[in-house]
This record gives sequence, structure tokens and C-alpha cells, in this order.
Amino acid sequence: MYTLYDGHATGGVTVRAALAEIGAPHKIVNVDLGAGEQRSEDFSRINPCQQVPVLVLPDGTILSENIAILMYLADAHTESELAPRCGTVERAQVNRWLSFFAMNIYGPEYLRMRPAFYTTDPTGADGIAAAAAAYLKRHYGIFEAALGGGPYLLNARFSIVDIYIWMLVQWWDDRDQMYRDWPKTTRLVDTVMRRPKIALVHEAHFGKVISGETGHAH
Ligand SMILES: N[C@@H](CCC(=O)N[C@@H](CS)C(=O)NCC(=O)O)C(=O)O
Repeated sequence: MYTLYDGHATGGVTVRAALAEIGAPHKIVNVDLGAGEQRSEDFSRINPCQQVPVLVLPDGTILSENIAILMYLADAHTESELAPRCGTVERAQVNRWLSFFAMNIYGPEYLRMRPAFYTTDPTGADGIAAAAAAYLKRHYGIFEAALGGGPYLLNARFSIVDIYIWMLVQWWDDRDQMYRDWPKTTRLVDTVMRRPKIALVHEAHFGKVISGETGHAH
């Protein structure tokens, strides 16, 4: 039995989605980020970074870091086919884009959404948010140009990187610009969120799934 420490609508939705796809028995311990529970002594012992998600494996091993958890789940449950076999070119591409999104989208989204946290100069926050937004747009554009026929990164083959991208795109607030400028990326995300098991996670955390290629998530 896995134990997932997570809050509401956090990056941990990726782990919820992967566990749902696998059908792995698990329990969820809610960490109320709004109430600061991530900074409690008990949770800090589990993850000194005071962040969710954290997955505790059946043997008691504590795994933090979103993409490490996703890779573990895919490799421990190969029958669910959530990632190509290690050592293949397809797997290298999955790892490459997981890494790309973790570095170039996940981190910079925090700069865009919470700029004041990243400066000691209160007058500098708006500039940080604007620079982060420009950086994010550039990198979403790079991904859009790299996507092939879709709908997923590996075309017909769904994998953990698609789950990760689905989660991150929920943080981007200009839906109209996204559908206009990144049609292949939004098609990928629409396809992920309509997978029956992921649709349930999506609705619980982000709102109603709307059918149709151009349906907006919000
Ligand atoms: N590098 C970590 C980052 C995790 C992270 O940023 N988690 C956020 C929720 S999405 C969090 O727990 N924040 C706690 C806080 O804001 O105090 C990962 O990839 O899992």
C-alpha cells in the first residue's frame, strides 16, 4: 500500500493520476498547504523541503520530487505501460522532456505566480513576474515546435510526461492565448484530461472536463 502526502490541486495531482491509471492501492494524507501544515514538525521530518507530493512506498521508503515519483511508479508497474522501457530512445525522450518541464516550466511558474517570494526588493516583484512569463512562453513555444503528430509526446503512446504536462498547463492562466499559440500542447492536455481515470482527478482538482478538441478546462 502506498501513502501519498498531498494537498489540493498541487503538483501532486500527477501522482494521483499515475496511481489511478495503475489502479494501485493507496491512501492519501491531506496536507493543508493553506494552513501551513507542510511546515509542521511531523511533515518536515518526512520532507525537510516542506513540500508535497511525497510518496511513501510499501517498504517505508520516502520518495519526494514529482518526477522521481512518476518514474518510480512507471518502472515499478511496467504492466500499466506508463513509460517506455529504460534504455530505449523513447524513454530518453520521456526523461528529457520531464527534465525540461521541471526546469523550465515548474520552477519559473513559481517566479511568475509568487514573485515577491523571490526578491528582497518589494518594488521588483512585477518585473520578476513579467520576465518569468516571457521565459515560460518561450519554453512552451519550444515544446510546441518539438511536438510531432500527437496527441501525446510519443504520438499514440501515453506516458508519465503527458501527465506532468497536463498538470503544469493548469497553472497557465491565459487559456485563449494557449489554445491559439500552442494547439498541439493543448490537444495533448485535452486528451490526457479526458482519459477516464484522469478525468476524475481533473474534476476533483481543476473543475469540469469539457469534451471536444477546443473545450476549455476552466
Ligand atoms: N521540486 C518539488 C517541488 C514541489 C512543490 O513545489 N510543491 C509545492 C506544491 S505544488 C509545495 O508543496 N509548496 C509548499 C509551500 O508552498 O509552502 C517537486 O518537483 O516535487
